[in-house]
Amino acid sequence: MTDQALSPPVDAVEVSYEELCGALAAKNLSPLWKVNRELMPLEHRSSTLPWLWRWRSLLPMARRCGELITIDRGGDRRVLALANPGLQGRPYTSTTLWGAIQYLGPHESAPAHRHTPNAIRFVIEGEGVWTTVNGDACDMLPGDLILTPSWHWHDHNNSADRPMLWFDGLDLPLVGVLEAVFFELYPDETQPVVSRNLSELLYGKGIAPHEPRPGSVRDGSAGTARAPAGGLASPLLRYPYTTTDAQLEAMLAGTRSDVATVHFVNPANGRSALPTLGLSMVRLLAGAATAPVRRAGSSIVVVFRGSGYTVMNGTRFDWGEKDIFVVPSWVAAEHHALERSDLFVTSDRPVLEALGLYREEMLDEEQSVSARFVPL
Ligand code: GTQ
Ligand code: FE2
Repeated sequence: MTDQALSPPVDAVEVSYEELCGALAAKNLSPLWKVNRELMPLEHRSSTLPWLWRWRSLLPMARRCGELITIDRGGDRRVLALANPGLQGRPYTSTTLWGAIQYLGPHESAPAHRHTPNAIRFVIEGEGVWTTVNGDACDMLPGDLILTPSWHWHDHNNSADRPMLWFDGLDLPLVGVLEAVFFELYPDETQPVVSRNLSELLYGKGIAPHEPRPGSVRDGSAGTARAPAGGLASPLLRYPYTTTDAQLEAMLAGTRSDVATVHFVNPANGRSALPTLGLSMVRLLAGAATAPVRRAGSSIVVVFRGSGYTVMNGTRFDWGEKDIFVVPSWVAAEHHALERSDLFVTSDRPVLEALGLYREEMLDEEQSVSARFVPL
């Protein structure tokens, strides 16, 4: 085919290879052959580093923030992001997950807003606090998991004389890379409380209200007091530790195993409580350990109770109560409990599973690989 056959006609480019590379760059074209092995390396790589944040160094700084920083409009939240040192100063715990500590002082309210990223709160210490989610006030006690699903109004309120600290987990980096972050401020400081722990009353018992038209109860405005049962996110917004604890105890007693894991699921469909976040609690008895495994996708682990250590790619990370660590994608990890321990895990696994990207490998003692790919 001659140039004349092209429409519109173009000039032939007759330059050296070096000149061609310059001309390509000038026209915002990038040759794959120069970056191929970087983009698709033969060995898996993750920029997220295995890392651990110690509660004893975190807490005093969070307290000082409580003294120096207000949370009126503008600031909105008093939050310290767990910024992974492998991510060039970005405030993310892994490339997909936001993990942070939020501090709410006595008689403070964090103003109402909503955003497309999904969020969870896992309570570390304090009491007398609730998060209102689309009008339903969800009580927050240590070990409780509270959901604030995508585009649900939420504000946090501390009616007690003590400060409250919790862990925030969000899919913010993931939603960010998809350029799907949207955010709105609620017109008032806080939203009206329409109900208290209603989602738990309706959906927390394994039997749920009949839904003639799933999802029809909510139009996204505040004051509806209901999350949609037919939506992607769980209509149950509060998973109390009392239930988690009892379930783990029953599992350990019933199976005579020394490790038990519960997943926080949407009671309407059995899938993960949030479409983008995997949420679970692992209980290990003293001396128990999990088998080494590496998984595609990252996770953040909050040590709710206990002490022990986790070996990640051969490096030992010792942990105690309330420490938080991150397991990057495809990093071999095994947990060892020195005393009875509860590990709360937030991951991006539902995203990988939904897209057919999830894989895991169980590793034996010598870390030799026995591949186990998990089909959907
Ligand atoms: O509490 O609503 O850690 O909007 C990051 C963004 C917490 C919150 C975070 C948020 C919140
Ligand atoms: Fe928020």
